[in-house]
Amino acid sequence: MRFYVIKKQNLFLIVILAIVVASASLWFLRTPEAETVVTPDTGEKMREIHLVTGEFKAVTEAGKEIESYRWDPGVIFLEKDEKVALNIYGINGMEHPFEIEGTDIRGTVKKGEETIVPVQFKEEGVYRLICTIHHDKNSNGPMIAYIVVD
Ligand SMILES: [Cu+2]
Repeated sequence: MRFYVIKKQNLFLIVILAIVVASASLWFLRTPEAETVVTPDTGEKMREIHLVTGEFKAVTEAGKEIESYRWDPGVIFLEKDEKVALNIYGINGMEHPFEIEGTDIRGTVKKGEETIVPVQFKEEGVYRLICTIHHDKNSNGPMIAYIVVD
């Protein structure tokens, strides 16, 4: 009888341990709202670059409505190591979840709201700011801006 009780306690401990391990891995796997390549210190002076979300719409000769969401401007230029705040204002489209390819930077731009994304690139190159739900012409895109770091 006593053996049975100890077994039950062990089971309880194992369950507790499993919960702790699972929540710890979740914490490590979580995606931050808008992490930067290198996080510039807050309160520091950063150059601001303003973007908006726009939309092109047309009707084909066959009467089909076609549209494309866009980041405007579609190309921005940054210096390597420069601290920049991307201020993205949502105009067209309810919501644009985005990522900057090759980085951990993620976020969402919502209609009528400004999303501020601090960035600092350590490597030169052309990075793509991509709306993950309008990434190509078949999903009302391609909503891609090119960040030229040089
Ligand atoms: Cu979008």
